[in-house]
Amino acid sequence: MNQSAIDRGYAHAKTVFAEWGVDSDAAIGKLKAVPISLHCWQGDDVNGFETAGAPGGGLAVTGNYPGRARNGDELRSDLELAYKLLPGKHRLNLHALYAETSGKKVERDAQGPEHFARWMDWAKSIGIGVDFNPSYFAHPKANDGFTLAHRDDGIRKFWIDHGKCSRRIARAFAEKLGTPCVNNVWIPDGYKDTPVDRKSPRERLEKSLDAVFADKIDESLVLDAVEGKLFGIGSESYVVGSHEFYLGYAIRRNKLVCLDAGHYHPTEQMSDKISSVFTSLGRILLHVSRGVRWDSDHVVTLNDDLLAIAQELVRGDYLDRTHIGLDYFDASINRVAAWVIGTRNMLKALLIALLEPIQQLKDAEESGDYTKRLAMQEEIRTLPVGAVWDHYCAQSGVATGLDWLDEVRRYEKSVLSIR
Ligand code: RNT
Ligand code: ZN
Repeated sequence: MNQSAIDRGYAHAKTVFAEWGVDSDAAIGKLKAVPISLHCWQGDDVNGFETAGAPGGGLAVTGNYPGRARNGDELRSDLELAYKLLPGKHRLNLHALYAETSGKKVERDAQGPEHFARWMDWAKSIGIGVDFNPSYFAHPKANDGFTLAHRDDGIRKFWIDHGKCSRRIARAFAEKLGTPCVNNVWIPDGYKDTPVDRKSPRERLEKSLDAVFADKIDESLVLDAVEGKLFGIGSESYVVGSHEFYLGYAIRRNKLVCLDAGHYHPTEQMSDKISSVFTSLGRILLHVSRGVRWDSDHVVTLNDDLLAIAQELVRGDYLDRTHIGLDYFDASINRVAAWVIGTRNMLKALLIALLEPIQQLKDAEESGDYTKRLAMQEEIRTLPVGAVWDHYCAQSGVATGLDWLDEVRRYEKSVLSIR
């Protein structure tokens, strides 16, 4: 995009926002400080480096777009391009199944920081923070759909030990990179059909989690999070780790709760849960996703659901207490473009929220003038946010408009298409 057009557009936008009492430079300044954690698993369809094939655990990736990353070097190279196309400084969200063990088989209950040394060195060299996740799927010991809530003591112990390894790895990342690592526990455990006993698996899960978290690690290093869901493929009738289960657990044990936008009933909105859980919790983790009819993990688009999430974070002044991660996987389009589209949308949604005349909106509501509230809400939809976004990208030395796609195409031609 042409720089003088960007400048003229921004000068105009700045004036329009000023008329609404909004300082657009200040909005950009705030947005700059918000890191988004890019999920490594979009780059290779949640395959990981242990075995090839479907991830299991009810996670389904559709599409066969060419160029899937097949190892750490390819995945890192793809991520570097995505980071280059995003204004601001962002993070990486890594799963335990992306360990690099030089061809040696290392069981998940024996993983250590040394198996992530290459990720650590790379993150350090490009100056990004890393978040982490134990992997409770894509494994023979998870094939019957149960892990931490398994009725077999041996299998449960295996997964508890994996959880402990994961926290040690998270700690090592934090120490190496000098920024706390969010370690998020999600397990697939549940039943396809109506269970008789809903209580015992939840009691087992609680005990397992307590065992996983038994080692005290300072919150300045590791922030433990727990992620619930309503249902999954193969766990349609009962999920042990439901939202309510984890919310209660997180409050009692002082953990973060992870809210995934795809994990609720289609008529529930994840955004509405943010202010509710913050009345009891200090910090939360978001998995920003897009469910289409079900928890389908489509690439995040700039729709009303996403805007509502961003508005809640900004209006409630929750940005400092929220860790924003993405969680989707689409193998039917260019995978680097999938990262860039979803992350740019998350950032745009935050920018739109930061540019709202919040006080005026609140005043209208407080005075009971719901007519004005609605009129304003609709009027501000078409404020020139695009011009502010272009200005922010240009100012950050990042591709504006659709220019980023040219870079992705060039990379596709020279790198992805010959994999
Ligand atoms: C699954 C959860 C979980 C995973 C990733 C791979 O329903 O959303 O967060 O998608 O950990
Ligand atoms: Zn998730």
